Amino acid sequence: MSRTVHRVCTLCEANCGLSFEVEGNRILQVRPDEGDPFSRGFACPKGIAIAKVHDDPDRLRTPVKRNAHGDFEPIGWDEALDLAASGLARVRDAYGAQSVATYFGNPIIHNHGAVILRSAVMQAVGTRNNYGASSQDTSPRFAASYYLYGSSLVTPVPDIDRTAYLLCVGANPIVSNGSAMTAPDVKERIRAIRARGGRVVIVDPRRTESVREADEHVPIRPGTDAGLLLGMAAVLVREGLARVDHVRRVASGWDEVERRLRALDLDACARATGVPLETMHRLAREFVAAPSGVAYSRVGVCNGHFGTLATYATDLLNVVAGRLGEVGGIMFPTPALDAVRVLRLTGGDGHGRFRSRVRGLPETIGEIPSAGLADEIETPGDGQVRALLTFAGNPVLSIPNGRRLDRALASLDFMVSVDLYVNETTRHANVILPPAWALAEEHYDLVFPQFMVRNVVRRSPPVVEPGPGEKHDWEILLALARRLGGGPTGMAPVDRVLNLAERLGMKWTPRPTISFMLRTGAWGDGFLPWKKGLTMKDLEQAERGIDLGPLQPGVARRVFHRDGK
Ligand SMILES: Nc1nc2c(c(=O)[nH]1)N[C@H]1C(S)=C(S)[C@@H](COP(=O)(O)OP(=O)(O)OC[C@H]3O[C@@H](n4cnc5c(=O)[nH]c(N)nc54)[C@H](O)[C@@H]3O)O[C@H]1N2
Ligand SMILES: Nc1nc2c(c(=O)[nH]1)N[C@H]1C(S)=C(S)[C@@H](COP(=O)(O)OP(=O)(O)OC[C@H]3O[C@@H](n4cnc5c(=O)[nH]c(N)nc54)[C@H](O)[C@@H]3O)O[C@H]1N2
Ligand code: SF4
Ligand SMILES: [Mo]
Repeated sequence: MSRTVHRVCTLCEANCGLSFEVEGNRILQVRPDEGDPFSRGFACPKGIAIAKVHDDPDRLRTPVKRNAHGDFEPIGWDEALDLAASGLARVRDAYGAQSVATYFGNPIIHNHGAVILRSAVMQAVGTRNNYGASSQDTSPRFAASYYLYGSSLVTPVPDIDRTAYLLCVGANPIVSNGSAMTAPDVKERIRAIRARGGRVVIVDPRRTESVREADEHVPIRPGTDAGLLLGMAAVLVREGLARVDHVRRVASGWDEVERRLRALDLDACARATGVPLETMHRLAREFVAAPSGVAYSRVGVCNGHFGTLATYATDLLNVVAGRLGEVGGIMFPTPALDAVRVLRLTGGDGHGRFRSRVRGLPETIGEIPSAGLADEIETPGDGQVRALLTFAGNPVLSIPNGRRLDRALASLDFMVSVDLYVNETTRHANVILPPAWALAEEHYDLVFPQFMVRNVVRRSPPVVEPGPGEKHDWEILLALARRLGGGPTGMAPVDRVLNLAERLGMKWTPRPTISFMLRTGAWGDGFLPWKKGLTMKDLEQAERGIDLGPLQPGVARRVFHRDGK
């Protein structure tokens, strides 16, 4: 007898609902979930193929260690965890904590247990040499948010379902399915803007697939978007079109910004960007005249020169046009599970607090840009990286100087990888610890509610059983943290209590943390018996999650500066 399981796809940011037909531990079929209120029956071919990972014979089912011939041989879990932790600890004891680096790759953001435990591992190692995929796609967004909103992790998202004007800069959502904008079936959502009489403008050096769905394509010279966006804001100021009331309500420092926008050389902006002055003027006027409008920029802007400035300029244009926190503008979600609140506790939302040893690159959300990792491994001196822990990442392929990193990894004293596969990166590991495949664990959307274009809270049940002896990612990370002298929170006093509790037979799992977040969050019951609000029971009973409605106007909840602006 087969059964149907509804579960969120965790392969990209769109978070589509999938429908699994399962018999025993076999996945018979995967389909888009027609009944999912958020994705409305959309899924892409990648999501449909998710079951292939379950059956893939190449997926690691047991830990492996690299032998003297360079081949991987299977070993048991206890041996593997001991070997992994003692190898890292040996390097740390000999050369200090900074000699051990970590790299947490992109898939961690779909993994609630690992998101909660990441800082615990970093704290247990004691290192600042932490790397991740965000310098490949998002650090300028984080840095801009840090200055604008007081937290690197706070990002306003386009209210795409209600906007009358989408200015999309350096993103290709038709192909990527959206980034920092969780909007399943984004193609239909973009088409709907035009169907209701709105306008879609794409700024991209290339004539992309998204351009085909737009009213206008504005080609731009790569790396110059700040010139266009600041230029548009300057046009609004000079033509008296700036929404100064709105600006003063949501922001401080306007006089200084206004002065600088007035001083901006628009001819120089046009020359640098290749966007004619008339186009810049027309776009600015159109943008502010539309009944609602939103400027949205992503990876193509973040990864160019002046990425932080251009990302700041995107939000500035929204503010100057009166669009921040307004319906159809750039809005803050109200997550039922608010990862920002938790990550703030462990310092996960800062920027520029320290710099990398060799190149002096600034930290963002506790991560040093990954392009600097090879330098840290190759350059002798105090704090030289000699051991590495990677989790769900493949920096040898994903970072700009990957070949050099490939050589550098071969020179490490010790390396551990937590990954499902042997890949270009993990092949260098002394030990690979493979988690049970994600479909074998329950799932909570923890990161993406910060980016959703509607407020939705979801818990997905496991689709299959883990294989015999398999461990979840969080169990592996917790075991490593414990062996390296830490605990599940990364906060020493709390961890001491939790470690003691474990010795008395109480097992830590991510679930109570999720439950606590839900109940103390914006939609929770706050543990007050008389207050109506969400609890885990509600979440469990809602097969396809709970739709909490469209984004709510205002900025108060998501701005962490002392003056609330
Ligand atoms: N199928 C599939 N989907 C994915 C992924 C995947 O691997 N496969 N990866 C996911 C991930 S991790 C992410 S972060 C998202 C990224 O999703 P998006 O942010 O939408 O990014 P890209 O699709 O890389 O599109 C970036 C666009 O920026 C343009 N561009 C390049 N330089 C500049 C510039 O200087 N200025 C401007 N204005 N434009 C520029 C490029 O031509 C390109 O069209 O995609 C996600 N979706
Ligand atoms: N040339 C070029 N380079 C790029 C980009 C580009 O467009 N062009 N895009 C950039 C972007 S946007 C990003 S985000 C980065 C991504 O770069 P990375 O994060 O370094 O690499 P991924 O390929 O996402 O790494 C996926 C690894 O995670 C493993 N994995 C998958 N699921 C799980 C899981 O549940 N648990 C564990 N433990 N492991 C898992 C997979 O087996 C795989 O080995 O690449 C960047 N690099
Ligand atoms: S668009 Fe993303 S979330 Fe949706 S099915 Fe495809 S991979 Fe999964
Ligand atoms: Mo990414």
